[in-house]
Amino acid sequence: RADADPLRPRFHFVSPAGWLNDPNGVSHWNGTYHLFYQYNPEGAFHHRIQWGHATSTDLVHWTDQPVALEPSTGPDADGCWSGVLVNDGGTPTLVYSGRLGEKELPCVAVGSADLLSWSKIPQNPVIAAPPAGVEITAYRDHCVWREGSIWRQLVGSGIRGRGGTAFLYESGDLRSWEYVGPLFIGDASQGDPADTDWTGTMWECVDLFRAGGGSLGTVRTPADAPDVLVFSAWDDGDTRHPLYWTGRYSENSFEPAGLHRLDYGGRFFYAPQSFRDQSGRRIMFGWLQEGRSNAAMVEAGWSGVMSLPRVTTLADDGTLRFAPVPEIEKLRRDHVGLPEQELVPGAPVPTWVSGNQLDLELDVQLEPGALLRLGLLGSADNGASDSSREETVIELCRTTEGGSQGTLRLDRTQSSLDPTVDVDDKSGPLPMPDGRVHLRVLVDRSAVEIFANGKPLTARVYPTLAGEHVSIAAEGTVRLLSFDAWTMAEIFGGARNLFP
Ligand code: DQQ
Repeated sequence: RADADPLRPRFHFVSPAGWLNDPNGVSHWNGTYHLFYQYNPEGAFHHRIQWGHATSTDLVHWTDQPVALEPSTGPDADGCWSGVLVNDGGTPTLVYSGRLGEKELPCVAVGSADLLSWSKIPQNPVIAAPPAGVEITAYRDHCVWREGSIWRQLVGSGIRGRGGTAFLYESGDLRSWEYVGPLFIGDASQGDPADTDWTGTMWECVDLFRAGGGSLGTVRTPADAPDVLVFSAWDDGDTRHPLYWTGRYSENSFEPAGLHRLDYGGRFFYAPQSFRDQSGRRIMFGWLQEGRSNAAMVEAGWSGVMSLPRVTTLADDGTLRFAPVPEIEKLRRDHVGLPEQELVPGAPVPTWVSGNQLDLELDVQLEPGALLRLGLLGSADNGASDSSREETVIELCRTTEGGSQGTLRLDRTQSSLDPTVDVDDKSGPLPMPDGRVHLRVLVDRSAVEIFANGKPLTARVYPTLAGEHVSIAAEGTVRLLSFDAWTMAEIFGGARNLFP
């Protein structure tokens, strides 16, 4: 049933059935990429979460593997929540949040050499309780790394009345942990829940890494390379969005320098986790959650999309830039290009491109005050009234003052005639040196990933009219320097086995 849904992506990873949320244990082990994920094969709802598992040799095609972790009698009886994979002297080891009742505690499982079978260790939970003496908002999710002979672990949390945090622990063996203290505490009184960069009352899925190469605890190259603390800001209200601090980590603390939005789609790129692959790239996955109702997900039989893997790099301004891994380009088919041209304001340019599985790559030059509109999944070129047409629109606009400031916006207000789906506007600041923008857009049915000069905006759309037109229009002076489009091949041929 799930596979029959025209809105189900075809070149993004989705679970074989039922529910998918966070990426877990993302890693490159002996030449094989491993993607574990929060999974409920029973149905498209979040309940008694297991760890699904898939492997890949190219980050494009994925092979389903047996479920890695399932709830069992004990500290994870109600779910195996998010966590990471580490290499313990050759032994693959998972550190995850075991859920029992309404609480989560750190648990460990060790794997076979092929990472296909996992045994939970008898000492679970490996930390018996959250730190005493502080009132916490929640306590779960893990970032684990080794410095010399010491293992360090962060557990995401929040201190009531103060803000989100990550508690730091140390261990010699991944089994007995000593509490060190909060790595750093956010200030929830700064801003409010409606702000796109509010740091929340709890930090889910913390991920600490060094930008620009090296591993934590090694010599820093370049010497001024910042460290990055990624977290998903959470609150028991509606707040769900990924943010990151840049700053400097050393041993027991993190000195923040700047706070940044990770993806302008907010909750649509949630709970990201990253790893360094064997060629030294930092690669990040995130969960593209749904924008449709719980009932609609259950009805569809599936929920949740894994983002394409993103290469994460550091830009000169000290913030992160993202791009889909180049391996994805092997799915490109049927190239269409447009010649360089000055766009005529107000007159849409026919692109001859249509499709709902697309990779688009554009270079544009915007003069001050100019705007470029790229329409996707359009049901009608013109004429039709708003109540009978659909289109998802990406806008790039440069400020009237010129300079290198602009905005990236995704207008979903006309993206669906279904009144029950989420169609909020998404936008964020876009650095555009001299008005130049490199725009990359991946459309995979209901999943849209946009990268404008490396700034990502990810969201979901639910068109009902099967419209597939791509159009370009401009206001002010916009020069189209290049335009290339491809349709994208599917990554899963035939039926997938639910029980590999
Ligand atoms: N999802 C997991 C938690 C994590 C949350 C549960 C983030 O471990 O905090 O499925 O989406």
